[in-house]
Amino acid sequence: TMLKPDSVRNGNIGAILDKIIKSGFKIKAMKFTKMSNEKAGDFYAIHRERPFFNDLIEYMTSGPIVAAILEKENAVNDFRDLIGSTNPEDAEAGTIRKMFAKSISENAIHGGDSDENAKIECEFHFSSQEIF
Ligand code: 3AN
Repeated sequence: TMLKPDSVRNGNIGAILDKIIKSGFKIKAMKFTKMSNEKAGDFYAIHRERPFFNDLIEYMTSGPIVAAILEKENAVNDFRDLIGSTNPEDAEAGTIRKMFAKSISENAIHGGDSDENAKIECEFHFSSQEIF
């Protein structure tokens, strides 16, 4: 996961992590960091041709983030349920995006969309010595 720059700026790191932990996810790795333009571009390479790409990169590099690796049975699906829809307007009550996100472009938190991508994203942010 990544707690995005708006979550850091708005003082929501603690509340969001509390919800994640209380929902049964175990933290395997965590860091406070800021993505470079190049790293953010690589991370979101799949969206490179989309009209919102430049805004997405500007936003994701606008301040620090919290990156973490989370573990749970059925983690990808359960985490997507916990964070809610990409657009917070469509997100269910009680989800992290409903509670903490302002808009589809500043939507508080990232979650991997498959086991395969989650593994790639873990290796993107963390070396093997940083995973416990
Ligand atoms: P999710 O983060 O829910 O998996 P993706 O992977 O489709 O959503 O999109 C990645 C990020 O790109 C989103 N978290 C959001 O910040 C941004 N994004 C996606 N769709 C839009 C859109 N239509 N307009 C603006 N930003 C978008």
